[in-house]
Amino acid sequence: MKIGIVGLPNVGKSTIFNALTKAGAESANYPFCTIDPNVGVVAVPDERIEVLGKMYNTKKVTPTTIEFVDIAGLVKGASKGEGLGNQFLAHIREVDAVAHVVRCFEDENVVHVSGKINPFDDLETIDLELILADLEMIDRRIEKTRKAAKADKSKRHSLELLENVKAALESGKRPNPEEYSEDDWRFISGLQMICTKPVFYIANVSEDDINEDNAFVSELKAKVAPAEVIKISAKIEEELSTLDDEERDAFLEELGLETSGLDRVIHVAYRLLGLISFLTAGPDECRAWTVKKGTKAPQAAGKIHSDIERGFIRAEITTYDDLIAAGSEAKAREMGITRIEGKDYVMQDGDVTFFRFNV
Ligand SMILES: Nc1nc2c(ncn2[C@@H]2O[C@H](COP(=O)(O)OP(=O)(O)OP(=O)(O)O)[C@@H](O)[C@H]2O)c(=O)[nH]1
Ligand SMILES: [Mg+2]
Repeated sequence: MKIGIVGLPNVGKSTIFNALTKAGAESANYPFCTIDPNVGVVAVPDERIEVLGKMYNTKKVTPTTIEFVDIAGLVKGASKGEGLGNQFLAHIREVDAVAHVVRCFEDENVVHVSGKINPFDDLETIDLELILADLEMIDRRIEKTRKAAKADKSKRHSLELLENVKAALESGKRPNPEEYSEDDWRFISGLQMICTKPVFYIANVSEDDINEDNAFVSELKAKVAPAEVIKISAKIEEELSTLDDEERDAFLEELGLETSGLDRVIHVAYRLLGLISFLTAGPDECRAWTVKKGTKAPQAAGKIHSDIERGFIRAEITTYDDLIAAGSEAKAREMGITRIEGKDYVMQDGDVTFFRFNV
């Protein structure tokens, strides 16, 4: 899973990226500090694999991962080449979800590109630039498809859909999945537009505003609802990223927070993308794997190795909580709470799974 970070210059994208990924990207108090995109991989915290690791006395605990891409800030007119332009948006076309960072902290020492902090205007600016970038891409696509449609009638429907999308973008709107059939939406969402990707917002607030929403955050929430807004203090996250688990929990408690910003971001991304984790456990490795909700057992097995999908026989599954209650795999089998599931079984979050296969 990949998440792309967008926003105006100097709003704290790279600071948040660094705190989340510990990747050590350059962040500094001037707009367009980031030129080349930064990519970082984060382990998804999951205490279940730690617990399983102890139960199985395992050699290795491997979390599932999430990738973040941090690009240059966008400004008004980026699609016409202002600032660093929108050339870096190509990197955002490949992501699964977009995290839009909005500055909601006051600090007169940190320059705001338009001179004042205004989440409402900032959002409009970025949204417009994203729409214009998509429009440019759709225009090119329409040109191509129009040519192809002359010889190939089957392309006419695609052309119609593209014209439809273009009309939506031109009126400043994101294409709405509810207005299309499932097949048509599959085509549209396959166009790699940024506007059709799931989006959530990160409100970058000062340390003092992490508990109560300040006026900027309230304004942002009202504007983007029902989309989710995660309040993060880049400064707090920076500090958290240098602490070990114990210190981290103590610091969070002191701040009156239940979870770190990273945990909240991952949680929202999972929900937004409809993802779940299934688990594998054994003396060699305990590991979490990410799949889309609705994934069937053989395809989940394919995440581990294509051979296991190809030669899938059955899955032997114990629900995590049941396994913990039983105390061991042998006990779970004895109690009959380990289920045998076939190729049509839909994987559930927390399924501790053993795949039987034959190639
Ligand atoms: N006071 C305060 N300063 C912050 C906060 N977050 C980031 N900054 C500062 O803002 C400046 C810009 O941060 P960056 O993370 O480089 O911003 P960016 O969005 O990546 O900027 P570009 O790469 O130029 O688009 C740095 O000097 C940060 O230390 C915050 O929550 N509070
Ligand atoms: Mg940056």
